[in-house]
Amino acid sequence: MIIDLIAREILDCRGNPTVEVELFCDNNKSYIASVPSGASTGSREALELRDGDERYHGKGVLKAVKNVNEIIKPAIINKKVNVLDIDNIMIKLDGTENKSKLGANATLAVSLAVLKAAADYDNKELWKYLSTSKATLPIPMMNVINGGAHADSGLAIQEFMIVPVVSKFKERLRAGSEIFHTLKTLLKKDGYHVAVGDEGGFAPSLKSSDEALRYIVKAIEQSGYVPGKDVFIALDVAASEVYNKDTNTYRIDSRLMTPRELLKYYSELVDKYPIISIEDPFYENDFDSFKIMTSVLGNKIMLVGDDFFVTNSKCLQKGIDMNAGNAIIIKANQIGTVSETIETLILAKKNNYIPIISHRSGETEDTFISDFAVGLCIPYIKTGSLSRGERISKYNQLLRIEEKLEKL
Ligand code: 2PG
Ligand code: MG
Repeated sequence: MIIDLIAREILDCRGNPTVEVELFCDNNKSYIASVPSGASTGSREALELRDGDERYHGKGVLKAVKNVNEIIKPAIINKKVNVLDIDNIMIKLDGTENKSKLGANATLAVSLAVLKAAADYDNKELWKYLSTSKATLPIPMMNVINGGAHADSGLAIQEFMIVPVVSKFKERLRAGSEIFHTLKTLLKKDGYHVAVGDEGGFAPSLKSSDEALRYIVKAIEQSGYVPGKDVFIALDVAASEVYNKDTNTYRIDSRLMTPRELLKYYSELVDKYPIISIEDPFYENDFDSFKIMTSVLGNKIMLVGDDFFVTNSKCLQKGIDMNAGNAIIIKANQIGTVSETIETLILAKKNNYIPIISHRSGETEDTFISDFAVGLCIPYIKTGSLSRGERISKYNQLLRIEEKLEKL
């Protein structure tokens, strides 16, 4: 039973405020959860409630904290530790389509803390508690070159990821780390800066996406792996960020492209490089271009909706009905509760949309996405590069889980 809870304002990895909840239960234990925050957010995401006053440049979350402490707390005190029930109470209390009353940062922090408590009441670790079938380790998509809203590299594409598919998770992590360090050496040798962006990837001022891709292929090879066999490449274009509504064009590096030209550009990249996945290739409302791209490239690669679907079953259903995309990013804070996140995940699986669980660019030390990946058998995880503690903590949690699974 829940006997008390406290919400507090803590900082995320960018030094911006976010919500943490500590839940106290009648087993004399407490459970802590915190919520991440995006930079390139989809407009249909649930509301991240910020104070908008003079504190922290308007980014304070004291309103969300107050909503937990004064509205949610009285409604869930003395209730059983049951995620579905507590989520439903909060959804009703909020009463809006996008959590705009309470804030998704308030509801998710509570939802996650309740989930952790529920697992412990069942004497299980979180991943084990979530798992209904055979637990599997995900394939990581590691963001080794950062652009777009995550770095000042000047690169238009937000994320250039390596995807090691070798057999064990610990070998995937090793491949990622080796390639990351080889890439550093290659960039340094050519005089590029090797400081890292928000997700721990390098942010060199390269001239084009093509150049970034060439460096990555070289780094894979020089680390002793075979591109297109051991290690693939994934892109998150986050195209809403480079879209011009007035002219219906996209600026990728020095080129201005119509949707049709952009699709041709993607096809050329897919022919040239071992790309297995492209996320948000068009801006979030251009479902038509997303659908055309799916008919052209959908049998070759994953076409991932992030800003398109925002972990919302209604938005995903639109994609399903139109045949737009074949994969979906799962981010709990886009929808605001664990139950709704799982509902979208189930809808995706049922319709053969490949789920990819994801961090946000503004993360905390909470590693719940690692447990979600394994417990809910999500085949891919995006959790950044091979640097920065808030990214590495997710990988380290996956190492621990893999070790335990091997002993079973
Ligand atoms: C994305 C995410 C995570 P952000 O676009 O997929 O990589 O970025 O959290 O800034 O939305
Ligand atoms: Mg994205």
